[in-house]
Amino acid sequence: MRIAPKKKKELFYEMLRIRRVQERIESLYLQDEMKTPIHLCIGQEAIAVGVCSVLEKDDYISSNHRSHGHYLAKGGDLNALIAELHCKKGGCSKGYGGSMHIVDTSVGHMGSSSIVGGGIPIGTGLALSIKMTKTKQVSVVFFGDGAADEGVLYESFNFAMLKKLPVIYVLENNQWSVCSHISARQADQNIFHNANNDLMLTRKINGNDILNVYETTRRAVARARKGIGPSFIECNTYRVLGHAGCKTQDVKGYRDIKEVENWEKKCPVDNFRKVLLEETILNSQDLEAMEMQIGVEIDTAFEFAEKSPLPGKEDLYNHLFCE
Ligand SMILES: Cc1ncc(C[n+]2csc(CCOP(=O)(O)OP(=O)(O)O)c2C)c(N)n1
Repeated sequence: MRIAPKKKKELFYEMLRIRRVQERIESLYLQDEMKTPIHLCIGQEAIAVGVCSVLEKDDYISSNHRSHGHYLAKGGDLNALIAELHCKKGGCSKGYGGSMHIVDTSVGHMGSSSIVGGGIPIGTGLALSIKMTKTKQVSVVFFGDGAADEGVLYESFNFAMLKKLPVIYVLENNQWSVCSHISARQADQNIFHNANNDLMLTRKINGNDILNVYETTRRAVARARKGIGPSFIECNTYRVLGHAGCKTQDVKGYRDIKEVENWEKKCPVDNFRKVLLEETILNSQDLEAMEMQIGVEIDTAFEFAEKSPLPGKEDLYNHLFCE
C-alpha cells in the first residue's frame, strides 16, 4: 500500500519525539530526581510508532518495563510520563508506578508490567473481553525476546488461536535479555513461526524499518477486526543503550562494541530521515522546526514534573486496585 507523504512525516516526527525524550531522560538521570529505574528504547522507536499509528485510541496495548515509546506512540501525555518518572502525583500512574508501571486507560494503555512476560496473558485476556463484548477493538501486546522464553507465551498463543482472539503479539527481538544473548536461550531462532497461518498470521520483519512495521501491523489489525484471529509479528531490532539506567551505568563486556556500532548504523530514525530528505518529503527547515517543537515540549514536561506534588499520606490507599 502506498503511504501518503503526510503520514510518513507524522511517523518520522513521532519517532524523533520519542528519541529526543529518551535522550533527555538519559542525560538527566544521574541527577536522581527521577525516582525510578529506567529502561530506554533508543533504537527501537520504529516498532512503537509503526504499530501504534495503526491503532485507534480505544484499542488496547499492554507493555513491559521498556514502555516509554509505547505510551507516547499510543497518544500518552508527555507531561504525565515525565511526572511518573519523578513519582509525582501528576504522573500517568499517579506517581505510584514509575517507569516500569505505566498505565493510562484514557488512551488504551492498559498497563506495563515489570514481570517479564507478565503483559502477555493480560493482553490476551483483554482480547477475550473484546470478543465477549463484541466491539471492534484490538489488543496489542509488546514484549521482548526474554519474555518469549516464558511458557506463558505459548499458553497465550494457543488460547488466542483456539478462541480466534483479536490480539496482535509484537515481539521486539532486540537480541538481549539483560546480558544474555538470544542464542544462549533459544534452541530455534524461529520463535513460533511454524504456526498454521490460518490460525495465526506470523511475520518476521525488520523492526527498524518503520514502513514495514506499519504495513505489517495494518494487515494484522485488519485481520483481527474481521474476527479472523491473532497475529504474531517478530520485529528484529537492537537495544543500543544498556539494559537499564543511563549510558555510564551500562555493564561492560557482555557484548561486542562492533555489534553495537553495526546496529547504530541501522538507526530507524536516522535512516528514515535520510529517505524522507531524498524523497523531498522533508527539508532542513522542517527538521529544525520539529526539533524546536519537541525541545519546547520536553522542557515543559520536565517543568510540569518538577512542580507536581508528591503523593501525600492521604493518597496511600487510593488507586491501588482501580483508577
Ligand atoms: C519473571 C521475571 N524474570 C526475570 C526478571 C528480570 N528481568 C528484568 S528485565 C529482564 C530482561 C527482559 O528481556 P526482554 O524481554 O528481551 O526485554 P528487553 O529488556 O530486552 O527489552 C529480566 C530477565 C523479571 N523482571 N521478571
